[in-house]
Amino acid sequence: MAENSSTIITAQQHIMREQKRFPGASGEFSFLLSGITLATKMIQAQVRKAGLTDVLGEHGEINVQGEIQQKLDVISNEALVHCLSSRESIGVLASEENEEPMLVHKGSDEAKYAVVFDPLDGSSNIDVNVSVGTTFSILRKPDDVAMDNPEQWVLQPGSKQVAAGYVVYGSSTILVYSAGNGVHGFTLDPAVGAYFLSHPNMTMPDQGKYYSVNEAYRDGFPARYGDYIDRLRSGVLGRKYASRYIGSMVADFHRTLLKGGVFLYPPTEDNKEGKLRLLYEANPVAFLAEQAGGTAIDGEKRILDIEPTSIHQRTPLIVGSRVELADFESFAQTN
Ligand code: AHM
Ligand code: MG
Repeated sequence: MAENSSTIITAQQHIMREQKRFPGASGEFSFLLSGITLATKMIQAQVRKAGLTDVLGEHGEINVQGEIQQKLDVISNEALVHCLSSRESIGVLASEENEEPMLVHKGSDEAKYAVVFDPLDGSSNIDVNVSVGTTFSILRKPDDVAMDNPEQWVLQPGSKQVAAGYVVYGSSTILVYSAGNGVHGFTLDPAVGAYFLSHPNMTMPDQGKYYSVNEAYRDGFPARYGDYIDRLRSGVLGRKYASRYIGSMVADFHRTLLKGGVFLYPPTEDNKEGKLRLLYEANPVAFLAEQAGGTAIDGEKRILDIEPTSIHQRTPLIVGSRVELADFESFAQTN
């Protein structure tokens, strides 16, 4: 907990303050977000004891992405669905782990938000005790969309997100979110069970010193990505970059947000559209990056401008500091 008690602000207090900016705010938005904070506390409790209980290893099912689900993927998904289903303001839940978006509170006039999430991103890292995370994105139901058409609730460009964020289950558990008024980070005090404001008004440094990419796929990247990595290493940006790659996007992005630099998941030979999902992964980090003064593109255009056509669609992602992204964009135009 923060040492000076007069400055202690919990995530709940912060969210309540934020929601005053929403016209006609009635408390529903803060109640909605409290569903996310509660679920992520439940998830972190499982992640923290993963080695002690029988929760490691494969669940045995193949999810919609064709991947074997980990038990913790399933547990995390259930925690979010359970906690969010009881929030009346939510009409649709779309999870990376579920084939179809779920309608909840069907027909209720109060249900006006959709919550889109990846319950446990980077889950291949669970068994080796490396950081994993949860990402989330909140959208308002468009006026012209039928109540019972959940897909249309969520097929909106990322620029329409009302709020987005992630929780990284690392050496500490940190919640980072934005409701369109800056980016704020909260550290979970496990003894108290509350998130406390630890990183107010986060801004991404204009330039960093790391690039973050799975270089094993380099031969399968379009040539300009490999050439760009060479530029970063060569010193033309005023420094010779080092590399860091965890393989959990949330953790790699969290470092990039705090320290600057660039994270890339380009198209590869096996994944022509890249691996990351637009709605669950790219949109929330793009929203946060822009709110923090950084940039996020798919190699050509702004991530937040992409009009999604299917809920599980993938996109290449390049996200990071202003200097590195400006260089990529000017270099890519001529290559
Ligand atoms: P997941 O949602 O199935 O966990 O996959 C997404 C993860 C990201 O966290 C990470 O950036 C990427 O997969 C790593 O992929 P790779 O092992 O191909 O580098
Ligand atoms: Mg996942």
